Amino acid sequence: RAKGGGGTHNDATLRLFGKKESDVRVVLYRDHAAWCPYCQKTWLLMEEKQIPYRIEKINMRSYGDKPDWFLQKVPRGLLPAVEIDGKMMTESLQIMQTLDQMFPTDNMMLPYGDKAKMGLAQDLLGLERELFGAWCSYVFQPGERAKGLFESTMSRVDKALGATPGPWFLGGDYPTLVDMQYVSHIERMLPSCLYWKGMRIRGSGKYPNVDAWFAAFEERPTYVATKGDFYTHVTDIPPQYGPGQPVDAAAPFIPKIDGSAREGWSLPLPPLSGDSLEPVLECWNPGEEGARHEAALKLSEGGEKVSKFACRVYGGEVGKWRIQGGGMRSELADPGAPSDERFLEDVSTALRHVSNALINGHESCAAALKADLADAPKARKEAVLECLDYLRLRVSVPRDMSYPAARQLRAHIQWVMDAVQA
Ligand SMILES: N[C@@H](CCC(=O)N[C@@H](CS)C(=O)NCC(=O)O)C(=O)O
Repeated sequence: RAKGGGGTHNDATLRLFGKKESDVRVVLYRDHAAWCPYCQKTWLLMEEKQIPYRIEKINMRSYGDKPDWFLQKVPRGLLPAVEIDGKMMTESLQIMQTLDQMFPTDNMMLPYGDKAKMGLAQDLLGLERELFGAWCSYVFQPGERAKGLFESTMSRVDKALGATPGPWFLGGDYPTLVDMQYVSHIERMLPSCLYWKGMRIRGSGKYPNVDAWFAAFEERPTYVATKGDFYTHVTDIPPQYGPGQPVDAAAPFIPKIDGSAREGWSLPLPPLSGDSLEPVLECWNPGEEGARHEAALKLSEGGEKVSKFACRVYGGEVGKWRIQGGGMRSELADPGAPSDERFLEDVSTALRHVSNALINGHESCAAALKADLADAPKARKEAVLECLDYLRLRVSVPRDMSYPAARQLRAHIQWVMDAVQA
């Protein structure tokens, strides 16, 4: 991934698509946590068009201060930004159009030569902003006042999708800039409407063309690699847009999505499918063992860094940065928080049990875990519990791993926590 090969992946720092490193003219600056929807669509377009580029990850404001060297290049600190032949540019829509025209490919992202189709594309880009506005009114205002507006705008989007052949907005056999403009926001609408309003969009039968369009995106490896899971989105949305306003109908969904209930977050996990609350298409479902192994690999790649991260809990800084800064800082972010290593060995041991269980299946690891905990004093157990919980709630998709793997990791951490508590 550092050498520019392989498929779309969050960890890639160079993308060559068979070209030479000297051919790279573009640097994409995107957010470190893969939370920003504008970065996602730009990233996706570059992957779909196979434009050679380098990636620099910059944290969002909600996740810490931006590095000075970036602020010198982009004084407002906005993401995404691209540097094309040394010239900086912001605004995702302009970036995408500029890149499309600079790098002509068979899959041009807009129908530049066709006046009527360009008109349609412009109308659809306008409708996307209307949908985004209706979603903001619905999710971030109390009650259900904007529900009707959101639903009627979704229906207009559904109708627009139905007006052309195939799954994509402009017809044709590949997604264009219009599709990319919508997808990163609709991806966030699905979990947020469920989590704060109890509204199911996908599979409700109300928007069949949107369902088919989203499924067509999910068949593309480029898109799936950039996609976040429900938990990541319900935690990344408030620091960007403000708190969602829950209604009673959301109550059954909230704990399933945010991990405050055991369902979906503890073992045994029900198998994933296209019909799960959070659907996973068969073509990307690695199965239970495959997902466990991906999680174990990522955990072992992180090594001691992961244990040290979890040990921040006792460093005395957790939560402080957020309180000092007020509303728009992520609850999950503790930039620069020191780690207190008093319990590092215990946390490392606990995470070794998580890894073993992920690799071999938890049943065969229960006895070894129990034996290790038998003589541990209460204070150490309590410390391990807090550190593991801190880590469990900070597994983010796609930043850390895929959704099926993240789900396994969270549940296996919970399994070790349960044993510690018992
Ligand atoms: N209109 C801009 C919007 C970009 C934008 O709002 N970016 C947000 C992140 S989603 C940002 O950079 N905010 C500063 C920060 O959070 O660090 C675009 O389309 O690129």
